[in-house]
Amino acid sequence: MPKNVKQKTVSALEDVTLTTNEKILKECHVLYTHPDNGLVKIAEELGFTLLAPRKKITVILIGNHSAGKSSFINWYIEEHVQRTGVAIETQGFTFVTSGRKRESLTGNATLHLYPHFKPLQEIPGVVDYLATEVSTSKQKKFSLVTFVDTPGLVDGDMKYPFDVNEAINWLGDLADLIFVFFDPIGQALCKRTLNLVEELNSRHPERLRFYLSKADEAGHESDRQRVLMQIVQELCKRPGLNKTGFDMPTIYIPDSNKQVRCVNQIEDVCKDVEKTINQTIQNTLNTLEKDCDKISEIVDQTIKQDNEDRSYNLKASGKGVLLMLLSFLLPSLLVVNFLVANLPRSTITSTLGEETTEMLYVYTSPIRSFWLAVPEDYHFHLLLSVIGFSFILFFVSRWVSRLRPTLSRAHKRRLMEYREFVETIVKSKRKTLYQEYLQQSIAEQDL
Ligand SMILES: Nc1nc2c(ncn2[C@@H]2O[C@H](COP(=O)(O)OP(=O)(O)O)[C@@H](O)[C@H]2O)c(=O)[nH]1
Ligand SMILES: [Mg+2]
Repeated sequence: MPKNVKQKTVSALEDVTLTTNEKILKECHVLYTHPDNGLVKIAEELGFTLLAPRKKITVILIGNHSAGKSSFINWYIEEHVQRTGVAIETQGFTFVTSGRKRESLTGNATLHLYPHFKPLQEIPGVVDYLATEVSTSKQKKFSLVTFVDTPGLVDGDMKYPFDVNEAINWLGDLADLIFVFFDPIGQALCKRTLNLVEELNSRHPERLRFYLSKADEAGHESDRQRVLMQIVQELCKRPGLNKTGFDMPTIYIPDSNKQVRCVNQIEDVCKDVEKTINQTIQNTLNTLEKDCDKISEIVDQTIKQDNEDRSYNLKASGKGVLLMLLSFLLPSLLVVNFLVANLPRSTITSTLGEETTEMLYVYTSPIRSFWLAVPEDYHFHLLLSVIGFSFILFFVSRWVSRLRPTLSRAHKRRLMEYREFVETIVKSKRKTLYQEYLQQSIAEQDL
């Protein structure tokens, strides 16, 4: 089989296994990043920047050491990719994402995989503590999520090899969801966690979610309530966090070997992830429409401006030509007049004939009488002034006929093609994707 046919079959096979949502995000991404007619490239040519939408949402998990962050990720993807245990500390940041084969990538590869996260490399030391775990899991909505596991937060002497606070703040700015895990046993209420939560909350309150993790270890219902109260109270002491009705679901990793009575709201976490995915898809499709509109608007503006420039140029060159003619005409008239006044009439008649000479005399008479009215001593001055004036006219004509730059025909045609492309092809593609999205949501609700 030829190579490209084989590739096509592979990608066709991939498309079949993609869920509708994955397909929508992937196709939107391609609409932006296509090297020939992607929106990013078109926008660049029109002088503005568009960012390609991401194909997955990012969920960052923070909390103290052994709050159950890594265990949650393993549970979600149903694969043991992150090491867990009270003694085991996640040292750096690990991106856990789905892919075609199980792989562990280094920090530089991680930044290559997530160009959006490139700013992280500006924090000294972070790159050495970045990693990506690629898992083949397709559990839950994992194919549309990247989890970011973070080092446990502790107070005091614990030395981090880089500025954790800054790094987590950066990640929080780039993530779609920020999960904060408080466990009932550990130092749930360490200052570092509270400070970070307060900072993140001031910028992205809508992204933050608080959970009481390992709720099965909190003892009886009354103990759990007490722990919850304590955490909420501590959070509310912070001026930036004093919001009424703190929502803190209690979650734990289900264990079939263990009998636990406590309510587990871990499924709600999954629903929240799903909700964020759906919002992201809707946002992506809405932004796509807006970006198309913006492209068309800028093309329209550019072409309107070009038409204005062209008509301006036409007028300007008209004015320029008139002034230029005048600047030549004035001295010529003077010369003719000079000749008529000074040459004997017979010489003129012999060269031009009787009739033309007569006409010349008639037409030049006003100038001649003006000329004669000026005392002879000033004739030279007048001559100089007229010549000077026509020089000025000449330069004014050059100045008036300066032209504005205009678009070449080919450039204009290309702009029109771009407009046509986004208005018809991209927008109809978007419409189809939106319908698929809605249909799928309806189908899901029917289930
Ligand atoms: N009982 C119980 N133990 C948990 C739960 N989640 C995690 N653990 C245990 O807590 C310890 C620390 O978990 P880990 O995921 O490594 O925490 P991390 O430091 O936040 O990543 C491990 O021994 C886990 O087995 C839970 O929901 N219930
Ligand atoms: Mg961990």
